[in-house]
Amino acid sequence: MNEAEPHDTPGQETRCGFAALVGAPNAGKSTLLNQLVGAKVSIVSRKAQTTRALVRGIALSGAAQIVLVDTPGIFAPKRRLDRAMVASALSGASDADLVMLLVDARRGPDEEVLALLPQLARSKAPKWLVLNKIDLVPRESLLALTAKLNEAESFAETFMISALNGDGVERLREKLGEAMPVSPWLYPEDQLSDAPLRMLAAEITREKLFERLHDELPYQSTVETTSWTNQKDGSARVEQTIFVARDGQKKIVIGEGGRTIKAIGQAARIEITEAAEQKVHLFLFVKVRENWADDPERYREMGLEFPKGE
Ligand SMILES: Nc1nc2c(ncn2[C@@H]2O[C@H](COP(=O)(O)OP(=O)(O)OP(=O)(O)O)[C@@H](O)[C@H]2O)c(=O)[nH]1
Ligand SMILES: [Mg+2]
Repeated sequence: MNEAEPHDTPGQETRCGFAALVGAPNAGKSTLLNQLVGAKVSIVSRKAQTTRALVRGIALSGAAQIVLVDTPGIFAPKRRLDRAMVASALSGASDADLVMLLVDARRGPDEEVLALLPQLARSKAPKWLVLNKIDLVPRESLLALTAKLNEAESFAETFMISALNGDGVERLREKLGEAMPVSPWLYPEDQLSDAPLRMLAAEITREKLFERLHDELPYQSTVETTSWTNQKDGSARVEQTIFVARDGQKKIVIGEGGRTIKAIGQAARIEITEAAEQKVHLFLFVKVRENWADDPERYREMGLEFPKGE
């Protein structure tokens, strides 16, 4: 089932490789990944630092399979969770055949972006510059931005796109396909992500949590799928725990008369059902775990290395 037979026709070599997406928090990396894959495999939010671990999405371009590695936004890390996320992002970039630096064109080359360039230089892979959110800025400003960023690092290619409305994304896809090394495909043709369903399901719930409680809570909260049982009637019984840091946050997540958690559960169930392609019964629990961000077990669940030290 791993054989990509339809594409093994003579004269058309298959290609396959890894392309990493790096950039400051909120640049639109996950939005672009989803756009290229054609399905939501990485969660997106207005809140910076949404993506926590490496998420791989699989895109196709003709006879090429492009394994896109979405990374957490890179920033100056202070807390332990932050350091784990940045380390994860950099490791994603160092293993890739190609690294795309995504820059929010409206924000431009601010400190955060410039601080990222020396880190990027450590990866030997070719680097592409992708200016995103061009739907929000006048065309003229893009050239100056390109020049400025190319002064700091020489990019092999520059693209101007809107990950949100898809502008410029098809051309990027084609170029990505051409840049991948000749290789058999690593995944079956219909696979969209390498994340296990229970992890994707936890991410979906985290996204709904972020959407509903934007300012009130989230950064210090995490979601785990604690059980996934396939039932005789073809449906799944899914249990998830939302970990928060304080009792006050638990009250916020539950909401008056349980209204908030009910809404989160409903929205999450719809998307998990879609992703799982089966009927899903979702049960959410909220637990206070003060120091979850210092607990190695939580990091393993998120697919992150637990950083040593403070
Ligand atoms: N207008 C506009 N908004 C965009 C575009 N791309 C992404 N966004 C928005 O920018 C916000 C952040 O998008 P994400 O894809 O979560 O950004 P990210 O780089 O993955 O962020 P982190 O995971 O936090 O590092 C969301 O509200 C997106 O809808 C774009 O091309 N145009
Ligand atoms: Mg992201």
